[in-house]
Amino acid sequence: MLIRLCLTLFFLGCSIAETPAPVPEDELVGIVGGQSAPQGKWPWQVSLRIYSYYRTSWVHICGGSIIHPQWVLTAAHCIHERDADPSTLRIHAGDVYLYGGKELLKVRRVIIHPDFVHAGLGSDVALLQLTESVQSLANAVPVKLSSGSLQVTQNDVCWVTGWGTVSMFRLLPPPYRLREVQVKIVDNELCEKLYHNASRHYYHGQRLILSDMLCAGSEGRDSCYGDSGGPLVCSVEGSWTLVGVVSWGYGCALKDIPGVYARVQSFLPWINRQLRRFS
Ligand code: 4AZ
Repeated sequence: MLIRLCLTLFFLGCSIAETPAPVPEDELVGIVGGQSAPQGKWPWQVSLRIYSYYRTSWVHICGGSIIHPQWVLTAAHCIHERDADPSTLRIHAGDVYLYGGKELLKVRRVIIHPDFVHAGLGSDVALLQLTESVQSLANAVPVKLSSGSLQVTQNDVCWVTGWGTVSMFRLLPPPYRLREVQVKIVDNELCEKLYHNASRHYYHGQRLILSDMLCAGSEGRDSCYGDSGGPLVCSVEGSWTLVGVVSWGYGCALKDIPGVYARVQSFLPWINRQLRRFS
C-alpha cells in the first residue's frame, strides 16, 4: 500500500513537471476551478467534523450528503476506524459557511461498507445515522439517489461541491464558503486508460478504475483534498440526483487525470438495506 502511495506521488511529480501550461492562478478559485455556491442551492451538502484538541473545536475533515432526514452518505476513507465511536463525530448542515456558528448535529451510528479496505480498492462509502432528523432545519434537504438504471454520460450536467482545497497546494480561505464546479463525466474505459498513462503503465494488467467507481473532471475543474465524501450530482429529468461520492484521484484538476468517485448506483441495494434495518 505504501509502495503504491509512493509511486503515485512519484508519477504525480513527473506529471506536474511535464505539464506544459499550468492552470493560471486566477482560475484556481474553486473547489478547483469553480465558484462560491449560493445559500440553499445544494441543501444536502454537509461537513463531517472531528474534534481537534489543538484547535479546541470541531474541524472539517470531509464532505457528505444528506440522503434521508436522518442519514448522511460519505466516503468510508473519511472515517479512520471501522468501529469508530459515533460520539467522536459531528455534522454541520444547512449553511454554506463552515464555521458560521450553526449548531452541530450528533451521530448515532457509523456504518462503513463491509468491503472497504482503501479508496483505491473501491467500496468507498459509509453511512452516518444522525441522532435527530434534519426535517426542521432550514436549508437541509435530502438529495435524490441515483436510480438503479441511471446511465450518466459526458452529456449530463453534473456538479461537485465542497469546502476542500482550491488547488493542490492552497486551502480554502476564510470565510470558508462552500464552492461548486461543473464537471464532465468521463467514461470508465477512458478513465482507466488515462490512469494507466498517468502511472506510466506501472500497473499493467491491473484494473485501477473499478466498476463501482465513476470519473469526472478535467484540467482546472475537479474536486480536491477535503472534498472527499461530498456529492457529485447530475441533473436528471429536472432534479438533482446523487451519482457520486468524492473518493480519490492523482492530484487535482491535472490534464487528463479526472477525479474518481464512488458510483452511488452500485451501492443502492446496500444503502437501502442499511436504512431499512436501522430506520
Ligand atoms: C482526497 O484525497 C482527494 N481530484 C479528493 C479528490 C480528488 C483527489 C484526492 C480528486 O481527498
